[in-house]
Amino acid sequence: TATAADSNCLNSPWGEIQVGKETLTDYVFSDVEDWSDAPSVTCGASGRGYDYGMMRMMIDRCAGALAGHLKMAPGDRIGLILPNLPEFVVLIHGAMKAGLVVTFANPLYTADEVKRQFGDCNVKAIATIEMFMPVAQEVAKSLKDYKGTIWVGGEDDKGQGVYGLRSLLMADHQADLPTVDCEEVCLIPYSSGTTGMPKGVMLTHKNLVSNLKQTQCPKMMKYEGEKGKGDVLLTVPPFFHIYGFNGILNYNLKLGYHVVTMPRFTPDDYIKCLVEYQPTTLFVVPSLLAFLATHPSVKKEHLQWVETIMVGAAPTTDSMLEKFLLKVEKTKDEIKLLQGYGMTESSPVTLMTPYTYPYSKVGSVGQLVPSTQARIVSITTGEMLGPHKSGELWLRGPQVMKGYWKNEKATKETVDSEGWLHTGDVAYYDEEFYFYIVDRTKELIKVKGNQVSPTELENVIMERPEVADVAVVGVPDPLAGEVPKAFVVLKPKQKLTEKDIKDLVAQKLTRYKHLDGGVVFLESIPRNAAGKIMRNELKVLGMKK
Ligand code: AYL
Repeated sequence: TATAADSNCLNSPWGEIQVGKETLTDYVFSDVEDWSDAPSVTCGASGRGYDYGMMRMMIDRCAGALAGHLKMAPGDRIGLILPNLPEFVVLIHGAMKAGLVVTFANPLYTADEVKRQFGDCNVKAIATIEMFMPVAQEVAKSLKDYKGTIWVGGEDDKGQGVYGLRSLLMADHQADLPTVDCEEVCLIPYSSGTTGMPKGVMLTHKNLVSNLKQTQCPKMMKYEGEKGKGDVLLTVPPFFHIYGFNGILNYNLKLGYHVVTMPRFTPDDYIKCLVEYQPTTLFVVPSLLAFLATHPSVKKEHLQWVETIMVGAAPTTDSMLEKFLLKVEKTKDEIKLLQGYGMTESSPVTLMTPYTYPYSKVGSVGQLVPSTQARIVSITTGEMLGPHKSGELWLRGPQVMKGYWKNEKATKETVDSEGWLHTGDVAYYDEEFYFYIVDRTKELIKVKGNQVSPTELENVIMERPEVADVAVVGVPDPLAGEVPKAFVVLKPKQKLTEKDIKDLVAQKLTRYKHLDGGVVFLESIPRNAAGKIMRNELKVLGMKK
């Protein structure tokens, strides 16, 4: 690894991957012949699942139905409002096979939140389940050139433009599917990036396939010869987030693992799944690791089959890792606790702990994955910094997004002309090129791994005529990591209570965006000369009050 640093930037100590020309779906399912009878995805709540051969057939048929029956054209956007279900895989890969571009929303979003996202990227079809049909139909009414709603688990209702997924697949609609180029965009997840409202992140087949190859680098991850060896993954992070979709679902499907998932997390159901499916691998977010480590109902016997745990998407603490090892009464050699770091804008993984990382590095988010370069840039001078010096983390590689959807300004601010992604995270690295994330300069708030854009909450609060100014920041929370807190300035002689503000946000936005950090009324919001909110001052204030 002595060559990992040159004068200009750091290179991955793990070398390069061969960036291929495959589409995502073809790549993920390219080895299916070897295990077509093995289970692919199972719903842990209902037990419903499909083997790999069946899954691939359903994907092909779904592509035929979308192109041939709903008349979706290559490049058209389809919106998913789906929890983690086996059919999620059928729809997302079916759509990609038909050359469509997928965007997904949290099913617990309000209709306002979904309308904004699906309207922004002109969605022409929505797929959902019965529980979210009312939201889907309300959103559909606001969309132009709408082709229809696909109802997973439901029947056709042609008068309403509703198609049951099952009947679509049974009909075996034929269509000439397009030849899809790997440079084409296939997924538009939403991320607020470093500032402002959530924006569409344009990811191409090549971005997503590259990231699978990077994170499955045989040397780094010791995966050689282990594919399809009957491993079972139990996972709850949502597939409608880039971590769940590419980092977990596609990652494990490519390996031929049995993916067991749940549409909704409850401690009892999760423990039931541990016992029933005996998972060898868990992919979690820090709050789920905390649950496993500290919840009294989770016993070490429940975790006896687990060999590997991947923790991603938000910071986790050394002490939580220690607590977990104490709970399972295992050593670091008997159970691998891997960590990853990334962003929606980078498909998502850029840093990962290698399989054999030494215990002294616990707390690190790992090393650069292959074909990825980094710089640590001083926040004050813009200089490139050496080991043990904290600065903004910049990253470059084939997994970095094409840009933000219809937002050139934000794209230019985030990915510079040399291709460096400015992450808005503060990090340093040590002599062995292990990275440590220490802070965030961007506005983003992370609640249980979910993104919360302060701008989105501020816009909602500003809608009240009594409000003169507002700023929202994240404050630390032992369970959620961070929670949003609002600082509000009222116009003269106006009265609003903390409850008024909280209720307003609760009406408009989904649960995890609510103001669990509380509301503080101020005389003025601290702003710099350019009028930018000085969020760090508010964070300090937020911790005191
Ligand atoms: P987004 N430690 C600290 N902060 C993190 C970490 C981590 N391990 N991972 C992500 N973040 C923060 O787009 C950081 O501020 O990404 C980063 O800029 O929802 C932001 O979250 C990005 O938020 C995996 C699995 C990475 C998942 C991910 C995260 C994808 C979500 C690597 O192996």
